[in-house]
Amino acid sequence: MTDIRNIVVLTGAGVSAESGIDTFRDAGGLWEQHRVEDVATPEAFERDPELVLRFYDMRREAIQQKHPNAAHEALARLDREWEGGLMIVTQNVDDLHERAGARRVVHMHGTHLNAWCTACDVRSPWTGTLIERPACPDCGERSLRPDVVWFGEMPYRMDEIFAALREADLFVSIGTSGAVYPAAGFVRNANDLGVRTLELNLEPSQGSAWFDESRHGPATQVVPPWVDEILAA
Ligand code: BJW
Repeated sequence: MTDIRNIVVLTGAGVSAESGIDTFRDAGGLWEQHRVEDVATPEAFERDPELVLRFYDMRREAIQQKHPNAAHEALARLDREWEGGLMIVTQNVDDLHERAGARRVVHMHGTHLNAWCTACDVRSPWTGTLIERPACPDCGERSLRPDVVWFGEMPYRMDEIFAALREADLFVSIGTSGAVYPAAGFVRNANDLGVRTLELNLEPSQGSAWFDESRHGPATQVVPPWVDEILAA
C-alpha cells in the first residue's frame, strides 16, 4: 500500500446505521406506506408538500439526537493523519462525519441542516421545521425546501468528485447499497481509470463484483482496522 497517495472514500447510509439512523433498506424502503422513491422527488414535493416536509422535518429532528460512531471517528482520524489527498464523498444528509471531526467531506446529496430558498436560491443553516412554510431569512419569500438532492436532480459537486477520482490511487466504498446513481457508478469509473477499489459493507452490495476487494461486516468493526492499516502502511 506504500504507493497510495490519493484516496476517495464514498460513504452511504450504512456508515450511520450504528448511530441509530435507519438506512433506506432498513426502513423497508417505506415511510407511512409511501415508497422512499415517491417521497424523495421534486414531483412528490409539488404534489404533496406537507407529506414531504413532514418526512424531512422528522428526519432533521432525529439526526440532531444521534452521535457519530466508531466508523465516523476512524474516518475523521484518517482525515487528520493522512498527509496525501483525501476526499470523503458522502451520500448521507446527516452531519456525523463533521461532528466526528472530518473536514474533507463532500455532501453530494446535500444536507438536512440547510434550507434552500427556491425564490432567491440562497441556502440557510436550518435546524427547525419547514412544515409551517417559514419565510426565507434572506428574501422573505415562503419558498424554502430541504437542501437535499432528490431523484431526477443533479447531485452536488460532481466536477470536484470526478476530478478527485481521476487523481485517486484508491477508491473505498463504505455502507452503500450501490443502488443509486451516479454514486453507484463510481466503482466502474474507478475501474476504467485503473484506480484500486475496496468495498467495506455489511454484505455484498449490488456492485460488489466490480471491487478488487470486499470486506464484509458492520462499519464500526471493519472501518477502524482498515484506517489503522492504511495509516501504518
Ligand atoms: C451497513 C450497515 C452497517 C447497513 N455497516 N453497512 C436507471 C438506471 C440508472 C440510473 C437511473 C435509472 N433511473 C433513474 C436513474 C437515476 C437515479 C437513480 O439512481 N435511480 C435508481 C433508483 C435506479 N439517480 C438520480 O436521479 C440522481 N441524479 C442523477 O442521476 O442526475 C443525473 C446525473 C447523471 C450523470 C452524472 C451526474 C448526474 C439523484 C439521486 C438522489 C438520491 N437521493 C436520495 C435521497 C436524499 C435525501 C434523503 O435522504 O431523503 O439519497 S435517495 C437515497 O439513496 C439517499 C441515499 O443517499 C441514496 C443511497 O442510499 P444508500 O446510502 O446506498 O443506502 P441504502 O439503504 O440503499 O443501503 C445501505 C447499505 O448499507 C446496504 O448495502 C446495507 O447492507 C449496508 N449497511 N448497516 C455497514 N452497520
